Amino acid sequence: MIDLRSDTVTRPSAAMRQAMANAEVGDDVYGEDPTVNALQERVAGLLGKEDALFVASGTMGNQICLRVHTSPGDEVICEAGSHFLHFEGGAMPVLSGIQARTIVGHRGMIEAEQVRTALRANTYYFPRSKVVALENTHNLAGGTVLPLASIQEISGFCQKNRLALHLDGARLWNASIASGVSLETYGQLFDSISICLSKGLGAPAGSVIAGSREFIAEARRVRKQLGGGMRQIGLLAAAGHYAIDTNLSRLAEDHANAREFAEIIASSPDVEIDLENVQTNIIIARLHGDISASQFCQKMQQKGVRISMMDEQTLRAVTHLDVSREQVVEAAHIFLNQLSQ
Ligand code: TLP
Repeated sequence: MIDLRSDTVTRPSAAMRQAMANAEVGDDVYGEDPTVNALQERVAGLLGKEDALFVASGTMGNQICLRVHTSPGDEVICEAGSHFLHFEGGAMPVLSGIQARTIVGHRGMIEAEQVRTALRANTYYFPRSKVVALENTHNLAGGTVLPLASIQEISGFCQKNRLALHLDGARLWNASIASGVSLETYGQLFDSISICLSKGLGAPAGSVIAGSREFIAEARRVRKQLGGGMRQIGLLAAAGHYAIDTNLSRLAEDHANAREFAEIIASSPDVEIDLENVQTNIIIARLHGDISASQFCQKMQQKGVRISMMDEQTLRAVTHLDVSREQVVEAAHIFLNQLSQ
């Protein structure tokens, strides 16, 4: 089976498992796991932040950050396709008592001027605008990399208007490799960042949130409230270290493979795909004609390829370290064959 449903489906390699087995561990609720502490310091350093915190998942990372930035009744300004609005089980209003003011972006990006328009006046009956959230790369837009100049403008706007700026950087590694912009350059523009170890980097679990020392102290408290205080998780942090050492630099391969897949399937008139959106490891394609995305996924699976559906017309394929270039090309040809049948 060639599994292109997500880059989350990767399995830890023998060498990663060995690194996990050899990890030095301690009780992380006491702050005594040396491998976790080293990973937190490492990721904080990479993102140019004072401090960082290991969390169970990207969802937990986003939700903790949003909660720390807000109080119930506040509003988050974000792009309409943001992951935390659509794929996190409706957690935001449940956990933080806040609501979203959405803006339809271009390739996943919103502009400072749009944020200005969405900003609430300071009147008692309005919700309070508290935080702006961006997603880089932007999943639903097709793994697009947000333009640095636009992020800088929004960051400046947020500072002037006392708004916190959060980044869902689940795939910021991919954005950095694709754009050549360092993680630190991105990191310094945000008050909080959540970055995942379990997507393209291939670790079995874990994300890291980064911010100021004060922010992370509060985030640690919220993590505990959510039941996310774990004990000897140096085992997982060791996989994170290994993933950064070994799998970060190879992400460009995934990007090249996604490009190849997209170019092959774009030759069909039955599929709509914007090749300019294929900037990293995600391919989003829309089907024309009678077949639904779920039926198409089933047909593909019968031929040995798994892809996912985002809605009844929209398909997603994601490249990752457990699929070779040959497998990706083979999958693209199977996709073309199934379209024409
Ligand atoms: N995304 C998953 C699915 O939930 C769609 C995937 O397969 O892409 N932010 C972004 C941008 C994400 O893509 C994801 C996972 C998350 C946050 C949440 O991460 P986890 O799954 O670790 O909670």
